[in-house]
Amino acid sequence: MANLLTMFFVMEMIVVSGFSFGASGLSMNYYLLSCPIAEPVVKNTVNTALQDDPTLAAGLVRMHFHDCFIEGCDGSVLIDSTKDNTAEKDSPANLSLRGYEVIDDIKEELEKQCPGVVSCADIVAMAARDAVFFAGGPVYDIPKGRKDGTRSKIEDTINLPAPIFNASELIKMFGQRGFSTRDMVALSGAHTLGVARCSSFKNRLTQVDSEFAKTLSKTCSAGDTAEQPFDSTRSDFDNQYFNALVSNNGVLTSDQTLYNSPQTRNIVNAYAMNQALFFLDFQQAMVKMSMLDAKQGSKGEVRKNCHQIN
Ligand code: HEM
Ligand SMILES: *[C@@H]1O[C@H](CO)[C@@H](O)[C@H](O)[C@H]1NC(C)=O
Ligand SMILES: CC(=O)N[C@H]1CO[C@H](CO)[C@@H](O)[C@@H]1O
Repeated sequence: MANLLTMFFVMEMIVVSGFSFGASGLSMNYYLLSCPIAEPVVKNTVNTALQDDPTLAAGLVRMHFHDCFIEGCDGSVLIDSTKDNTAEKDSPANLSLRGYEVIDDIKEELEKQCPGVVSCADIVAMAARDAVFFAGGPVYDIPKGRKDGTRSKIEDTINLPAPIFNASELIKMFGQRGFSTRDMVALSGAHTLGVARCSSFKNRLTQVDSEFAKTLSKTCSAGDTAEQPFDSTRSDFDNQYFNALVSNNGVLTSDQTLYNSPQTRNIVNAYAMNQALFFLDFQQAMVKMSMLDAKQGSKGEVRKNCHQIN
């Protein structure tokens, strides 16, 4: 009931303010007049890329997360290192980030159609949204109008959660950015897509008592970069990830802790039993994440090339 009321209130707010998001300055129809082709270009390019390689959905969703958690959603994750600056990209925490070429394709097309209008940060946010949809997840819209940032430093990646975090540490880190415990668990559900490398979970192999530890050990026998899917359906956006946690088959410490900890177990159980509930909470949390410290106006720029500041 409370949720329903909140929803009505939010909808009311959107209508009254002409689809703008409070003080954030972002809006749903930001490119309606300046670049109406922006949304279809993103959608078509993501669709084509995923038809070639369905595993790229995971890459695009993770890229948006890393972008937003470091310095806000400002495209900083895309910037290349230069001789004077080591960028976020070259942090070990960026291990195996993928999908840069999809963003480049979109940007190239949009620079032809409407030069200097669509920010790289918005492209990453829209691409993640469309990747979720094409992988079978919920359809939702996000506000646009983010500007690109001009800072990308390797040392800022310390602001990403670590795979060895326990539930308390995850709740704390996400809480510092305004996310509830429930938001955090829903967002972790993005691990319904993709894989982790052995180097991200080899700390768990010492738990030899668990049957699943043997599976992980087997994966790791192929080396540090060997891949373990988070759930049984790595390219489908569904609630199998939560079922895996309930079965004690969480890949990262930060995954399994969500079921093991009394602070989050009920939420995991609810999502494992009710995919629609997970989808609803996930899309709300993604909209929230997509607005993290969004820069507007003169606080940022629209990069011509997503790899470097103008
Ligand atoms: C809760 C804290 C989180 C931690 C500790 C964490 C950590 C990780 C790690 C270590 C990997 C594997 C990297 C590798 O070994 O190659 C990974 C993969 C991934 N993460 Fe997270 N993550 C978290 C939350 C999120 C969120 C909020 C999202 C998006 C909304 C996300 C999306 C993904 C995706 C889609 C993959 C698979 C990437 C691929 O297959 O290419 N993660 N994450
Ligand atoms: C979680 O990790 C923190 C930091 O390492 C530690 O202080 C805390 O006791 C841990 N909590 C639990 C429940 O294990
Ligand atoms: C895609 C990308 O740029 N990945 C980089 C992540 O960081 C490592 C260093 O830890 C680089 O070698 C990768 O190129």
